[in-house]
Amino acid sequence: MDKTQSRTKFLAVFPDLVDDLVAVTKQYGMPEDAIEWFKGSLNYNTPGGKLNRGLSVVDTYALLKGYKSLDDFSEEEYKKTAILGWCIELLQAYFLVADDMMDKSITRRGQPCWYRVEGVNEIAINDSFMLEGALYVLLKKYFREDSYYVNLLELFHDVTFQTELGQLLDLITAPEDSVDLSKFSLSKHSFIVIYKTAYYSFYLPVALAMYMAGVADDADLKQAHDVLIPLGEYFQIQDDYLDCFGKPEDIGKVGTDILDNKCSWVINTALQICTPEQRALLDENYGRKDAAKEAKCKQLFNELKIDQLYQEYEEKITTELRAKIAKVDESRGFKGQVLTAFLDKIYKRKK
Ligand code: DMA
Ligand code: MG
Ligand code: MG
Ligand code: MG
Repeated sequence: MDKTQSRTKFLAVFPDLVDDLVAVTKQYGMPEDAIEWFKGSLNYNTPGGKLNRGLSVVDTYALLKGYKSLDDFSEEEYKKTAILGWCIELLQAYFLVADDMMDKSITRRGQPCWYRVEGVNEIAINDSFMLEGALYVLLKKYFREDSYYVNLLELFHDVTFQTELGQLLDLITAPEDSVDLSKFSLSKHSFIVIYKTAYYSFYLPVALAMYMAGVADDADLKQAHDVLIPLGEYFQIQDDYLDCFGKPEDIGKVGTDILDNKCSWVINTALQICTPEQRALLDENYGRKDAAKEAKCKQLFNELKIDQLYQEYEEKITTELRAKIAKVDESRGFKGQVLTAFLDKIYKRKK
């Protein structure tokens, strides 16, 4: 399927969904200025990213159905898969608006974080709640008659809770006022990233498409889960790596993990191999709100060749995941290709 075409077609669905959401607020008699605010938040926070998660629902559904191109979809079928995709993008918008406040980030998707937009500030907290609420309005409007409606609701609720557990651990492992690197470990990191990222970014889009395609036997959901969770862990390790080593113009955001005292893959890897002197340097400079100290950490990460260790990790995990995918049982209609498509999308990503 042509990538630009997929994206354009997917983006074209979004304005209709904004209209649906606005119609609901009008029904409640919301004043015009509040409706404009909500529209502003929807448009600022939802469509500007890579749309990987949303597009994956459409791609996965097509693979499960054996469709070769977008023309194989009926109009209604396409719209419904795209709506599920937009529901993940709304969930992601909700998490990101809140995450940027909690992480004190500056930019997101190449523009100021929403809470930093003139006049928004703490109202962003309520805006994030409304982005989440919006997805259930859409699910109800478009899926309430479907036999799998409750499965969709449960899935969104479970995955949301899992993500929040991950965010909680991410935040309490990174206190602002007390740096204690002995609290970090790669196993803690693994828990954090599986919960805060892998479930909603990887398992969710595939499971949604599986329910809609009617290929959602428990054994198949488990097969998807068992590859997509480690794959999502790999994706967040890339995010951690890019936070430190990526270019802001590529990743659309300025990394804050060192300043924020985050339990990231980069610091955990450094802690495993550093000398006592290097450890002392990290104890003194990591997690301090100071650009010069941040630069010292980065310099040490370069000396420790974290970059090379990252590339070795990437090759190793990719080989393991390919081997796992090769063993997928396709007898009930699930397809290993669904999983390969994800791996291909993220392998060696720079943004
Ligand atoms: C993000 O983790 C996780 C969620 C649920 C938004 P992060 O803070 O590393 O993300 P980013 O680097 O995009 O701020
Ligand atoms: Mg963040
Ligand atoms: Mg965060
Ligand atoms: Mg990050």
